[in-house]
Amino acid sequence: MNDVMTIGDAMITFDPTKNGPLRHVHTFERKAGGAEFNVAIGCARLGLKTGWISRLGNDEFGRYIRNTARGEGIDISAVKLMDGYPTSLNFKEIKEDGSGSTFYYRQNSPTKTLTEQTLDIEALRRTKVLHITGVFAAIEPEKNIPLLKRAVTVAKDHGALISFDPNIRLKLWSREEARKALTQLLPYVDIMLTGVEEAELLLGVEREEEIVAACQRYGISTVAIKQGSEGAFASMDGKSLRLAAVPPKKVVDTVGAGDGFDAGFIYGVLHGWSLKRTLQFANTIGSMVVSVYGDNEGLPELEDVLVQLGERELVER
Ligand code: KDG
Repeated sequence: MNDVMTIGDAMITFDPTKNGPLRHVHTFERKAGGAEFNVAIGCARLGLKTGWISRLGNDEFGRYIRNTARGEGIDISAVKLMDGYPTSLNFKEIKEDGSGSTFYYRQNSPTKTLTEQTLDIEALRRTKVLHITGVFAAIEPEKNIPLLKRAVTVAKDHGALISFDPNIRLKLWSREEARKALTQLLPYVDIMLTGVEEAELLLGVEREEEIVAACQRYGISTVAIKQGSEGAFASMDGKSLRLAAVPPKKVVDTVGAGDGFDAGFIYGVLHGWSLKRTLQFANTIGSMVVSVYGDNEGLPELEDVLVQLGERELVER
């Protein structure tokens, strides 16, 4: 039995070795990223038993990503290397304030070979949480929305909670396409992990209480609204709470912070923590991620978060 399972594309991420427009960047560091892949790494580093369903190219980059996932202790029994579909790529541009732009080369993503018929059903029957996002949905909505509906149905029938991050990437689809597709998934969701703009796009409201009420109309009982440096707001079992962000040591690369938050929030829910503890833990992870270059390099292990929270002493020498 896994604690968390997720489904999605992963990419080789080329991180620039200097900030600013990519036309002036000559060298990159070869890393890996992908929203669902990052959440899987985040959960695994916290000590959760984590599985990932994916398809990668049967190429060197696919092997690198598979080996990275394996090295993080992620269950990769539902990850397959496919011929004829090169592993997806993403060139990142990073600005002085740490915010980033992505330049994708993923039109022929290997996950296009993952169909409802070839979905690894067995893996979905053995998880406490299934985490899905709008990135995978956006790769091929006509195929992936029915696939995700099938995945969440199987997981829910076997007792799993469904967590959902809309992760709307406007480089992959239009606002209207995203709204039409992703609202179909909302009736299955138990834990909504969203940004304000994404919630507004999906639900048509922007105030926190309105977002929570709109989610509840879909039957979503737990909602976290991520607001970056402004902190986060969450509502669970009728209780609501806002917490300020944990100030990061420095901000070098904000990509992946939301995925870190998601991993932390899922961890709190799985451990039956209070809303306050869960939100504080998730916020802390988000702030740790932005201090490190890379989409997932800053994701901490449990011990690191406890040190950051002042609950463990850091012994350096
Ligand atoms: O959430 C961060 C991810 O979005 C990043 O690692 C890769 O852009 C990416 C994607 O589409 O998953």
